[in-house]
Parts: sequence; C-alpha cells; structure tokens
Amino acid sequence: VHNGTGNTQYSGQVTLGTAPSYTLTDTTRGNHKTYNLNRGSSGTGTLFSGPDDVWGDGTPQNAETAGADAHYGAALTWDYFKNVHGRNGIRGDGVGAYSRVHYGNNYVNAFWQDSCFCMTYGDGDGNAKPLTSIDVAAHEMTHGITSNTARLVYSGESGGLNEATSDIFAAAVEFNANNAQDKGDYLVGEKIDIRGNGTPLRYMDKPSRDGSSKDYWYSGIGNVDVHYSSGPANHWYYMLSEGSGAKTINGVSYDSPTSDGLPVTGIGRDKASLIWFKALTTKFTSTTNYAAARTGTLAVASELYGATSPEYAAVAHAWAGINVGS
Ligand code: ASN
Ligand code: ZN
Repeated sequence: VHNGTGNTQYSGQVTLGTAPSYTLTDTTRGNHKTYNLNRGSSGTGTLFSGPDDVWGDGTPQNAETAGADAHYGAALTWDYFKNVHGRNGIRGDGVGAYSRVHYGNNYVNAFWQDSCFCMTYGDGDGNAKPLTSIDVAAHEMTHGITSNTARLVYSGESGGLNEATSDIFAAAVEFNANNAQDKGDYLVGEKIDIRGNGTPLRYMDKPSRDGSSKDYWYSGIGNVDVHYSSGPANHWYYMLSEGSGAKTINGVSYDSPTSDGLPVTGIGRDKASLIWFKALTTKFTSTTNYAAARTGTLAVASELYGATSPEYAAVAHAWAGINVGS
C-alpha cells in the first residue's frame, strides 16, 4: 500500500492512494486511476505518473493539482459508500472507476458516463477553476451508483430524483470527509465558484436561493430541468436531517421553510442518508416519481425504525413540508 501526498486546490494537503514509482492508482480502492486529458476530449490521455509521490502544488497551473483533487474526491466517495453503506464500489463488485481531468478548454462542467464507467472534469473558466471539489466528485460518482441501482430515468420527476440523489450523497460525502479546508455543508459546488461571484451552484435548505430550483413539489415539476426539479428532494433531505427553520452549521447559515408552514424535526444526517440509500437500493425503480419516493422512504423508515417511531414521523413530515402526500 502506497500513500502519496496531494497538494490540492480545494482541500489542502491530503493523503492519496498511489502505486509504486509512481502513478495515481489507488490500489486499496478498486485500482481507481486518474488520467490527464491535457485539454483533449477523448480517450484517456495519460495516467498521472512521476518520479516522486507528491502530486500538485495547490495551484491550477500545476497539471497534477486537479489530478490530486479528483483522486482524493474519488477516494472519499469510495470510502463513504463502503464504510457507511457497505457498498464495495460503484457497481458493488470492488472494481474502481477512473477519473479524467483537464477535459477540453475552459470547459465548465463535470460528468459521469456509464459507457466508460468513468468521470470527467473540465478546468472551468480560464482553466483556473477545475470542477474537482469533493462535492462535485461525489455528485458525479453517485450518478454511477444510481445507474447501477434504481436506474432512475434522467428526465421528468425520476430525473429530478436522480439529480437529488447525487446532491444528497455529495453533501454526505463532504461532511463525512471532515476536511478542514472543505467543511461539510448543504451547498453544492461552493468551492468551484462556477458563477464567478462566490455563490454555490445549489442550496439544499431552500433550493430557490439559486434563482431556478424549486422548493416544493407541484404537478408539472417534471417539465423543468432535472437540476431544478431535484430541489424538493434536496429540501426534503435537508429538513429530514436538520429540521425546518433557521440553523447555522460549520459557519454556514440556513433557513428552510415548509410548504404547509408546519415544522419538521430533524433526525440527523446519518439516519436521513441511510433512509435514502436503502430506498434507492431496495425500493426505487427507473420510473419512481415524488409520490413513489415518499412511499419508498416511508417503507424503509418503517423497516428500520418502526411505523410508530419519531424517524417515521419525521420522514412523513418532511414530505408534507415539500407538498408531497399529507
Ligand atoms: N454535471 C452535470 C451533472 O452531473 C452533468 C449533467 O448534466 N449530467 O448533473
Ligand atoms: Zn448530476
């Protein structure tokens, strides 16, 4: 087992799983490898390799830096699903995916592809803000988990639930990482400055803070972009974890309103995450919509905690708070 040192852009100095003389190959996590596309847009480019086991210098000018961030995010995501949910890799078969960084020129996105079993990261505006933060890495890898479990179709309400699943576990992975430079929050993409004004891509406490996402379910929400119809489910997860109303966590202020004005009492992030993971892997199907997600999570809460438990009641209240069921 080799441990290199990563000097990341977003997460400070971290330990990376590497292989001898030296490559970004994480032998303890399914041989997950990280490649440098060097602004290309196809193939795998070159596997990050070098004469020493130190990767990057914390700046985007050093090509290894984005590799270090991506490799670290992949490791954290692997560890979260394995240690918390007992899932051995994205497919559950112990085989690692791979990451590609430096995709294209000024490319402001990141994506998962089932076809290559890999995730890919652009370098962002001015090739200076790669989309390789912990939450974005976890979001993209979670698309792989969803593709290999519920297979939620990426359009309509199931598409919103697919997107929310990636945001939910992005938050869970980030909290679980306990990284001093990138503390856990219910924001998505707060490190990559994708808007250029320091605001995150999405907010889970009150999704409409981004100007586009929906806070509550309504008939017809399946017609909006999946990154906006995810809002109510993100909001459900936030309230189930932390409760409705105002709260400050790790220095970030939230204020989560309910659609019916009734309060939701949180049960903590760990239980909320467990309920969503079990629903994703044992109840949801490709066509699960908001109503079916409510039914599925209530069934899981009943199995885990009982139908008369505070956890079950909180799940029900959180759905009511986003206008699903009653
Ligand atoms: N970064 C985006 C996402 O993971 C790419 C996409 O639109 N699928 O949601
Ligand atoms: Zn996504």
